[in-house]
Amino acid sequence: MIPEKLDIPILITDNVNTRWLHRLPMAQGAILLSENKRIFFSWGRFTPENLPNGLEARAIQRDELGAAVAAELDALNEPEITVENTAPYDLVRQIEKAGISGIRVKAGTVQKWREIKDEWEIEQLKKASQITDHAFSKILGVLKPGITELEVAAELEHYMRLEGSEEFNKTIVASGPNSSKPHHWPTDRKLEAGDFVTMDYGCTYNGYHSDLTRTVVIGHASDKQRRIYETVYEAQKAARERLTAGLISKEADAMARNIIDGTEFKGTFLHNLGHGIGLDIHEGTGLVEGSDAVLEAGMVVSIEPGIYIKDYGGVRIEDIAVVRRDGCMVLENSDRALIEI
Ligand SMILES: [Mn+2]
Repeated sequence: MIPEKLDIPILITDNVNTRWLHRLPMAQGAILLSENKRIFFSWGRFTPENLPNGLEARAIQRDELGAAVAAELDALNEPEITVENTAPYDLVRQIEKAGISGIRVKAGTVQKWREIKDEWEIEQLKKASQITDHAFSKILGVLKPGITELEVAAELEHYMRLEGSEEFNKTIVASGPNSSKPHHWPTDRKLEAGDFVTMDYGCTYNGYHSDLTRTVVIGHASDKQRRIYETVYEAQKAARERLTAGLISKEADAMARNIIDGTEFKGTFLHNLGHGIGLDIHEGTGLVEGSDAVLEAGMVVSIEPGIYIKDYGGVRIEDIAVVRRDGCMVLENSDRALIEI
């Protein structure tokens, strides 16, 4: 949320942060927010109309931005401005040359505002999650011995593209022993009977990311595979059922970690329970071992415990959820029970 009070105007140049405000996939420009005026300086092929968030559009040439910002600050009687730490150096110099000397550089200001999602944003996250769920139900008809990890990844992305996805997360398809690596990059390895196959993927809708992970077994699951799966399932379920505003990040992580560490698979959950998600795949507050951050209503996080056993295989189950005052709303609905194909 944009804060009601803004002591010093801020110039937003980061592409993700500007998109958060103007919501247009193809627009280029920078946004000046001040107490009473919100200007989208745009360049490129078109002048946007009917912008959200009270933005008014002003078409300029890209190289005029520094002078345009300085002129606007003069008109507003504002001697100072905040720029993002990623602002281009030559732009900062241009603003300075145009007579503005009070330039402060700050990191993460808009990223902080983006943490609490509004209803429109949650709708986009929901839509992205639905597309991701559809791709999962379709991929179940494709998985079989002989198909490669890369073919599975390509099919997932193909389905999501057909439903309107703009972009994809880095699609992970990890089969057999490869599933013991949380960040395995898909290869031409062919699926075999007895493999765990972990698919971790997602798409964007209006820029907002989904993120889903499911692990299936090709053929019949062994007893050990069932025990691993069941443990991850219970850990994820506990976190889904207990995640709520007011929890400390590390407490949320522990809800799942303690379940895994209470079994023969102690110490095999090799990463944090979850990350914030929105316009960036990883953003904001997550569910992190050792983190004292407080979870607030409107934050969106992934819940993704896993077990990874070297040279054997692994399981991860992931959904994303909106933190609520009294619990959480899980946005993905794909079957979480063990599927044998
Ligand atoms: Mn994730």
